[in-house]
Amino acid sequence: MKVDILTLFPAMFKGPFEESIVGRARQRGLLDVNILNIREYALDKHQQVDDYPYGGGAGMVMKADVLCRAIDAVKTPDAHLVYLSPQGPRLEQPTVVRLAKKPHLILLCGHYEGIDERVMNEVDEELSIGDYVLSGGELAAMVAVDAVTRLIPGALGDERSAQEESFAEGLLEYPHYTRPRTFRDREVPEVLLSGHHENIRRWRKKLSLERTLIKRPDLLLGRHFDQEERQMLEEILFDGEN
Ligand code: 9WO
Repeated sequence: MKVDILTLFPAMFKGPFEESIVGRARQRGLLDVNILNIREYALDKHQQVDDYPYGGGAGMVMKADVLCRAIDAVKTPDAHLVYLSPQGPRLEQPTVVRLAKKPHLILLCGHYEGIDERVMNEVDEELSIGDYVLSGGELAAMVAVDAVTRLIPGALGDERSAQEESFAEGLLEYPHYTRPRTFRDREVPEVLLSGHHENIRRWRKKLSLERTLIKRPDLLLGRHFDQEERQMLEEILFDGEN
């Protein structure tokens, strides 16, 4: 997958894309990230990228001509252009899955009071990472790249695939344990030491369901439960013993 990021603050991206899963995906050639400085598409001698808003008011607006020149420089026929803004629908895992299938993403990061509205003609999709205002779209673009990259086949290496993880099926993670067996008088649950893989699978699934019910009941609304899940929910709700 190719990702072009258009930003006035390219230095913000030094670092985050070198580390962990995203850094490794780039090293493996699974992800090609390009950071482009929007200022390089300002042609006047002062390289002006923003200007006062028509109608007056505080702050500056990013200029349409500069932004569209930057967009045209990276646009391909199969490119999907995303503008990160608090005004878009929330980026959630189904959207991450959809974006991960695109061969070419262009992420446009606004700053200041935002972009000239006429640039929205070029935008395929506006996305928000949450209901808060940042100083610009850069951190949101990093979140989107991170979430998408771990779904690229091979990006998680020989770790478990992103598909089999809990959020893929809309549930929270079950509890995890590693050595030592006893830590501050707390034991690892016996089933995990048993080697009985079917029992382990059911224990994890039941705890995923229970945790989701307690911590994020909203995730269960409108969800289809299979026979095993119904049985487990009944035990959670009416037995009270695990
Ligand atoms: C700043 C501002 C200052 C004075 C009066 C009105 C104002 N509006 C804004 C504003 O919304 N600035 C945005 C900064 C313009 C678009 C890029 N910026 C941004 C993106 N902030 N937060 C995001 C963002 C993106 C995705 N998900 C959450 C937040």
